[in-house]
Amino acid sequence: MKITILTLFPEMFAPLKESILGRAVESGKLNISVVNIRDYAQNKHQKCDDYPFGGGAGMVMMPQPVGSAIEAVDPDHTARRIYLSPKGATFCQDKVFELVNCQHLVLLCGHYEGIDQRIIDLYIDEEISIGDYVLTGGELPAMVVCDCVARYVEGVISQGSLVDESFASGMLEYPQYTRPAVYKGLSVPEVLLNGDHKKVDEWRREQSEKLTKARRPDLLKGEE
Ligand code: 4GY
Repeated sequence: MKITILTLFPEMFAPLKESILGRAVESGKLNISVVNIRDYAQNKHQKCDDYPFGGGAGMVMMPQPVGSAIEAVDPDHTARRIYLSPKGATFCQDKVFELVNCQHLVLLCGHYEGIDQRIIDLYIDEEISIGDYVLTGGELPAMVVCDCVARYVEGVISQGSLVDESFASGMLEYPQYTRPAVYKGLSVPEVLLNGDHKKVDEWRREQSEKLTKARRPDLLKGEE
């Protein structure tokens, strides 16, 4: 799977080189290409923002550099082109499962007051929001999408880790414990120490159900 990120701030994507994602890229399972929109600006000083028509505070990202960058990285429009913005549909696990089937994702990151609307109208397939709050740019949301999708790329995470986890099964995950069996006077639940896997599975399902009922009853009702 290939993910191309278009941004004015490529250095913000250093975290993608760490941990599980870093290893996925290193091993070639995942190809992440971070492209600087500024490299496609055709004006003398490689300017990428300008004042908004109609007035108002802040700057708007100019269409030419962004349009040229999109055409350069996806000339035949074979990729799914996504703009990260609070106006989009809220990101969710079902969307992750949909996107992981794409060969190529292009994630466009806005900054300042946003990108000239004609770029969204001409080039973008879909707007995605990661939640109802306003960030300084689309870079963190792009990393969120990258991280979620990468976990389902073949071989990035062990199959076992994926099967019984939270949102895949529609419930919150049971609590986890590791050694020591007693920490600051608190014991690990007895059932986890006895080696009875059937009992362990039962306990975990029970815990998941209790936690979901208490904190996210909407998940059990099959809402959203
Ligand atoms: N929330 N989900 C979000 C965001 C910031 C101005 C456009 C969000 O996805 N993006 O808050 N983005 C704005 C900043 C340009 C993106």
